[in-house]
Amino acid sequence: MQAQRYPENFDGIVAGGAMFDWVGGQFAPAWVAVPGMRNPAQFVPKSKHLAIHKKVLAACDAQDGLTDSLIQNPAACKFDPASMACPAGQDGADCLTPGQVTAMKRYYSPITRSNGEEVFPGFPKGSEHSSALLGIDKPANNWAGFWPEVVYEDPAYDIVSRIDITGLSDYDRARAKVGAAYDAIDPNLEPFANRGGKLIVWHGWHDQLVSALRTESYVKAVIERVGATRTDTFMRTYLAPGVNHCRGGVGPIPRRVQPAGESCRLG
Ligand SMILES: [Ca+2]
Repeated sequence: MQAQRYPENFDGIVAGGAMFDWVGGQFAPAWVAVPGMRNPAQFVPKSKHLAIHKKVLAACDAQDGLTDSLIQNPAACKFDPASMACPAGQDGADCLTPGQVTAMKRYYSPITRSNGEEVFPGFPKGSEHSSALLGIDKPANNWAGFWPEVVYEDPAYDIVSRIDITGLSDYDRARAKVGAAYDAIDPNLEPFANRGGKLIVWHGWHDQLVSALRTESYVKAVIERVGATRTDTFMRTYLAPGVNHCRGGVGPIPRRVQPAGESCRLG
């Protein structure tokens, strides 16, 4: 947000695990988690997350040339949750029921309008084991407060029963109401670049809260807006395999841009 709206404030910015798309980042958790709260058949218990993760690794870990439990490019991972479907009419610790297959496909899939326009890219393959959105029985973290308190200004608003997760009416409502204040999704970083500003963006692929795919899609939008050559003069992006939100996880944190012991620096 600093680089977009106040380009004169800083000469250099490190943006780690940034929740720059606030409305999208508050809607996507509901999109993923609420179906399982409404319909137990689509609830994916935490006891199965490791089994799913192992199947994802089995399908995609080696694609980057190194079998190290890390996936360098989740977008290239074609793991299909249906591949671990339980035998018909059965359930098991290492397989998914039909409802759970649906839920996992939803987790990985982009959120789109009826005309196909993507509004949120979903969550990356490999992040399922660390996810704070799968296997929860009630809203939690920021989105639990965002919808009743910010969007509806009604503490009694019940997300689970009321939020629109078959369409985008609530997403659009939130964008219209608070997007201008909360969201930092403008890809035009020319003013920041023209002033000589430098921007380092990094995000852990195993971020349990904020989808690193959204960071990737924003960076693509910047390149499209500013141009690849120009972008290369002031901006670097690092997507860290196996790293959780800002810290932790099974992969190495990019310490040269994120000093040890510090949480994310939001830009
Ligand atoms: Ca690997």
